Amino acid sequence: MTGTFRLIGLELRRISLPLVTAFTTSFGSENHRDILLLRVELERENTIFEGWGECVAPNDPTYSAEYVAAAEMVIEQHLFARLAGSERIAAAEVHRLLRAVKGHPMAKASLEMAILDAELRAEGTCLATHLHGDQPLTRDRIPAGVSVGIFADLDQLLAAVQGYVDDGYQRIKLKIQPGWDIDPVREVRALIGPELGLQVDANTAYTRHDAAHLRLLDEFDLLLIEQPLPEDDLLGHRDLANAIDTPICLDESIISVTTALDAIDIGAAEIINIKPGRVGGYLEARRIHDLCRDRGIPAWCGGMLETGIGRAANASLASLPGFTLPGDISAAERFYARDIVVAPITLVEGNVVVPTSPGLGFDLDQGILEAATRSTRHLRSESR
Ligand code: SMG
Ligand code: MG
Repeated sequence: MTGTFRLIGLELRRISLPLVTAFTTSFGSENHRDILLLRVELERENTIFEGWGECVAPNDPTYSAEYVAAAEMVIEQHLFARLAGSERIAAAEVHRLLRAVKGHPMAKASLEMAILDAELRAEGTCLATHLHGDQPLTRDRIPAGVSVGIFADLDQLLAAVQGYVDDGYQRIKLKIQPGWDIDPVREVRALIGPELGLQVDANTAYTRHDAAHLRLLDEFDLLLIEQPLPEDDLLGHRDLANAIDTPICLDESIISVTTALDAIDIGAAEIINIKPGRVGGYLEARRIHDLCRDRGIPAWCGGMLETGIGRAANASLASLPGFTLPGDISAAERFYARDIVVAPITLVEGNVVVPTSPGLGFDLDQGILEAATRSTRHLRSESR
C-alpha cells in the first residue's frame, strides 16, 4: 500500500442511538449509547480520501477507565496534532505515533480505524483482505454469537434467550454477577439443551475468594468464563484456572500483545477475547490474534455494542483463522432499531457475512446519521 498520505482534517461527531432494550452488566445498565464517530480527511497528490472510525468508549468509565467525553477530549487536545504533524500518515504508523500518550486505547483505535478506512478505500481493498496479508481468505461468513444482559427475573431472561435461539444465534453469552449466576446458567442450559454453545461474562465482578462458588458453574459445560476477577489480577485468574474446569477467558485484562503474552505464559488466559478498541486498534488486535494462533490459544472477537461501522470491521477481523470461537458479533437489530449504515448487519442462517467492499465495509445512511447527530467539531491540520 502506498503511504504518502497526510492527515489534513478530522470531524468529531457525537451521535445518540437508543438501544432496543436496556443492556445490564455487572457494572451498570444503559438504554442508549452516546457514540463518538470520527471522519478523517487524508490528502494524497491533491486528492482527498475520506475515512470513518468509531470510538467504542462507552457513556461512563465503568467497563474501563475510558468514556466517550474523555475520548473526544484526548483526541482533540493530544492525539490529533501528533498525527496531523506527521509528514506521512499510514494506519500502520498510528500506534507508534501515539505511543507517547499513555492509555486511551479506544480513542487511539478510532483514529487508526478512520485512517485505515480511508487508505483501504483509496486502494480499493476490503479490511478482511488487508488483515489476512498474504494469507488466503478462508471464510466468507462467521458464526454469530449474542451477549445477553442481566434481567430483573429469570422469566424475562429465558424469554430473551429463546428469542435469540429462534433468531439462529450459534452461541449465547450470559452476563453474570454475584446473585445472578448459577441459577440463570442452570435454567438457560436447560432451555437451550446440551449442544448450543453457552458462556458467561462477569466483567470483573468476583474476587479471589469466590473460587468454590464459581466451581459450581463447571457442571453446565460452559465454553468459558470471561473476566471473573479485576483486570489487574492476573495471578488470581491463574489460580482460578487451576481451581475450576471451566476455561478462563480474559477480556478487560488484555490491553496489548504484551499483556496477552504474559497472561498466556503464566496460565491466566486459557482463551482470549480480542477487542480492537481495548487494545488500541485493529492492527494490535491482529498481532494478538497471531500470538493466540501460534500458541494454540482459542480466540474470539468481542463487541462493544458497535454501530454498523465497528460491526463491519469486527466481522472482517473475525474472519481471520485464529478466531476459532464464535464472537460477540450479532445482527445490528440486537441493539439498534435503526443502524446508521445503509445495509445493517443481519443474520444469515446464524452467520454474519464478512464485508467485501473497499474500506471497513459499510456505507453510511446520511439521513439516519444526521438525525442521530448531537454535535460536530472540526479540526484542521495547522499547516493547511
Ligand atoms: O457488542 O455484542 C456486543 C456487546 C458484547 O457483552 C458485550 N460486551 O465485556 O464483553 C463485554 C461487554 C462490554 C460492553 S461495555 C459497553
Ligand atoms: Mg467481556
